[in-house]
Amino acid sequence: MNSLKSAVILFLLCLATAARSEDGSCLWLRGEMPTDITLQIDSTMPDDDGYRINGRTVTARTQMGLLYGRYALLRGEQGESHPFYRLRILNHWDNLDGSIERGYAGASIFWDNSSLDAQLIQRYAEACASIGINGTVLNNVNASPKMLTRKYIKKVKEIADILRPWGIKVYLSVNFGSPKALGELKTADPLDPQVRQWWQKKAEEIYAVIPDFGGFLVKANSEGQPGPFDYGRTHADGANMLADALKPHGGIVMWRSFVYGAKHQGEDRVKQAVSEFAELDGQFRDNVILQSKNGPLDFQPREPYAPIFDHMTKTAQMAELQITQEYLGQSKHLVYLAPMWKEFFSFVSPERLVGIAGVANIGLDTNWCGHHFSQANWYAFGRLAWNPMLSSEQIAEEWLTQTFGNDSNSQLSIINSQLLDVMLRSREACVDYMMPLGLHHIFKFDHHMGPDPGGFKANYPIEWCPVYYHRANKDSIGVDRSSTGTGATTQYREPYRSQYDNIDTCPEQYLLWFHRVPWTRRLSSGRTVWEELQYHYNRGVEEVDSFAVIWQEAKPFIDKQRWQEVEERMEFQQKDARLWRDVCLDYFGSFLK
Ligand code: GCV
Repeated sequence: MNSLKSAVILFLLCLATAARSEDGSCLWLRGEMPTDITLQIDSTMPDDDGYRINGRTVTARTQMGLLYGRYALLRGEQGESHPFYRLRILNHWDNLDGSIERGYAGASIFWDNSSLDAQLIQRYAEACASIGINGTVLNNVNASPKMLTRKYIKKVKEIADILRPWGIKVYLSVNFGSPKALGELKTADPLDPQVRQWWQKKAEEIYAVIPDFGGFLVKANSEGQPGPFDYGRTHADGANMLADALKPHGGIVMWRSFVYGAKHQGEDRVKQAVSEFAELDGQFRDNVILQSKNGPLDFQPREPYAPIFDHMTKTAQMAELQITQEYLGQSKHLVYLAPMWKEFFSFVSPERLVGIAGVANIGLDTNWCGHHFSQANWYAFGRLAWNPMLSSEQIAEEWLTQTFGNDSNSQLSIINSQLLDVMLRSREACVDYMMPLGLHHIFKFDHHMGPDPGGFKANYPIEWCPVYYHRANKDSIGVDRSSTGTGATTQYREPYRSQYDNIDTCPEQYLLWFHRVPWTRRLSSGRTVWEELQYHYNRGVEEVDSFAVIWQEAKPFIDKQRWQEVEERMEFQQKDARLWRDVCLDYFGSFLK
């Protein structure tokens, strides 16, 4: 009876918050929640936060289940649904000064020098809970050691208190060198007893004020971050030390495999995660999860899946997806990312993973994500973390209906189906106008917006220079990663290993990723490589132009401000797609003159 009472209180709280979201800032929650919902607890249901919906009755084993069920009802669901993953976590790359690494929607909603905006954080929590997200890492993986000082732990507690009623646990990114960097110890060596004790005490300090704290996310020995290698130790030594500190409190360590330029410096960058971690499989504690990006390089518009997922058979693994569009137009391009994530799941079975992390695209902008359609990516991440079997199409349809309305008798449904089409084509269009045929990482330096295929700086690591990733000359283009080249194909399981290794069977979408190919080679279309590149770049531009026409047609059905804001970005995207095409074709074409 008590739990039913608290469920009702939570429900009323939800209604109050939903009402606040009517300012339009939380687009997919604008629909009116039916007022005649019956909520009931059923302790015989499976032991998770799933729900059953029958008409207007929502039944669940837990209060969170009731909450999730209520939002499912809002999107028109009926029947029973259970979360596929236990860990459905956003990763915020937010810095303590309020800036966000790779953030394109304003400053951090969590960090700056002023006091917390509790209402805003509550609205964020509602949006997350409405799609089943149940965890959030509050700070950048390039973590400031200050995060673990008393001042910030106090702030984390305040945030945790706001998020808790929405079923969202907080986690922190930690700087591996913290005990030393904070001047408290002379070393951060994971096998040093004083260091181990420092982390145990730190865990106690955190759990004393946040009893349901989730755990740590760690970027170690990667891109200049400190880590166990600094002391001649392994990733397992480092992760296990933190895991031991968190274990008595039920916390976990999410240890990232995004590493290059450290132990295996000089090796093909896309191979380094496997080289560094495969030999450690089986050595991690059971509360350590290895978190890997979907591709072996870095969130490119298209990458083959990361073979690390095949290698760690005794280690729990999570996939890290990037919701923020670092390499896909940075909240200025309309690119719906669910098809890219579904592509990943077609290679890495969802069953191999224990959870999903998504690098958030959320900031202080009124529309949260910079581009109204970028909200669809936040939405899609949550929905796929709940159920990776959902199709991109179903998720986009849900989002469009909830965002723009669903009057089935009106022109709106026709517009929605055209917008659905735009969303579903948008990722392939982006690949076409940025990096077709397996090209990758030819972005401008540092900020990664716009093309720079000829980019080279002698004072930069070669892996940061675009020319390293295509190696074009007058005869050929692409990187030979076959077994007779860098050997990256040998890290894959069959049948992909053989398929990718052979230039004749390698899918054309990965051709220049895995092979060095003469410009004159004919592809399945009958066109040469050079002709095919031109074809894709032009097709990408044409696609974006056709999206712009549809957006014009949608004008009468979308509120003025929102239409205008998307329109401005659409015009930018059209120009940017042309820029990509022209710069890349000019540059690559220059080898053929
Ligand atoms: C948080 C890429 C990005 C960095 C990011 C890094 C990572 O290199 O450009 O901004 O750092 O990946 O995922 O750690």
